[in-house]
Amino acid sequence: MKITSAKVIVCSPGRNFVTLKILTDEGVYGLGDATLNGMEKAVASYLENYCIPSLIGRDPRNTEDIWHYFYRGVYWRRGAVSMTAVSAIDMALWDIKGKILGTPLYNLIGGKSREKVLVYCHVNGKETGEVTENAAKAIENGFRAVRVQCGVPGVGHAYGVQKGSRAYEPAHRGIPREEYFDTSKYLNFIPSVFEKARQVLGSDVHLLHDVHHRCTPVEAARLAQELEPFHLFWLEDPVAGELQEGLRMIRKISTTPIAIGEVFNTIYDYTTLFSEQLIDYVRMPICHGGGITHLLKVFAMASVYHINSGFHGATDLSPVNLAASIHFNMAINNFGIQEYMPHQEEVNEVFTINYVFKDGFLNIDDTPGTGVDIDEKAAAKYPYEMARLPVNRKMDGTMFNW
Ligand code: KDG
Ligand code: MG
Repeated sequence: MKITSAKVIVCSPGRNFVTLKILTDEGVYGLGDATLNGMEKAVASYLENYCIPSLIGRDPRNTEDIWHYFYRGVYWRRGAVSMTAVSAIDMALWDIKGKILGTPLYNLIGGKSREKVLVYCHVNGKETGEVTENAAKAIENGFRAVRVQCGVPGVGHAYGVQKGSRAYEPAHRGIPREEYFDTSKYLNFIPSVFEKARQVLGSDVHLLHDVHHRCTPVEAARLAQELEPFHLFWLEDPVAGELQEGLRMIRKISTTPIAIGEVFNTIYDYTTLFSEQLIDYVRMPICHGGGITHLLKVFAMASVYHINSGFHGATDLSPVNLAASIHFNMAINNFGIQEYMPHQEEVNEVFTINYVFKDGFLNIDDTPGTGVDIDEKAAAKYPYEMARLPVNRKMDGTMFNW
């Protein structure tokens, strides 16, 4: 069996997506998600100009060797752009493997450890009352876990909080917007939001919060400690993760569980975090963290340290990635939770999906491979338009140093 060609499909049904399609001499093809929010064309170019020419003629069943070829065989290893490309190649090859063996992806990586996957949704609002009302509605709609974000008095725009009634989307068309944030106002305010949320929502629902790396270690430690009475499921990205040792201070001071890694892309971003048990959940998604082949190794190592999965699943990761994440979560023992933000309606015109949300869980069917397909004609109706994530400054204009 041989790879005969591959193409990169860039489209924008409401937001930009990059999809890699690998075709074989047996007529079977596989899909991988190569979307990197705000850097779509960089990944598309790396795939088209450097990776695809070396893929042609290889046996797509050799997932381990091909992964090492594109990771260790390349002099300039790691980095978000190249790892997104490696991930997309790997996902597409596992999709092909499932299709030729006639079995869903989860069967290739351990079978079912569970029947369905617990998810959390996003809830936010401009002020505490709106947030708790929205959270109550999400719980009524079946969610058992909600991520709570709230506007902060005195801060014009808190990242992670949607504006107006449009669906939440952090990237904006054109060059990056510059936004302003005040960590001290944020730290003074956020514990009161969770106090109110617990009063209104009770203790059964899982509450999560995303700091989006906007604290220094000592600020994050204070926040984790002050949130302890409200028993969060996790506090996400409390600090920027480049300095793994920065997590030590948070751990020493608080028992609030910590999730990190949506911007990480290899196991080497986690070595200190795992071996010193500084975190509880791994956020690195399949489409940025080296695909199925690499994440199987990451989660084997994580399980030694009692660390679970909590994959990134915002809407800037395509349905191909979400389906692969559900399969992965079904199979591994150390599953924690999956982030789930339903995609906009137009996305479903382009991608055919095989998963469904019910009563707080995502369920996936047993279509061979990953089970998601792309309609290229529909994709062509939505051409790419540049959109970038914002840049952040302190209130006095200084670039943030987190
Ligand atoms: O592209 C960036 C978004 O995916 C990110 O801001 C969303 O932090 C996020 C999350 O936890 O979903
Ligand atoms: Mg996040």
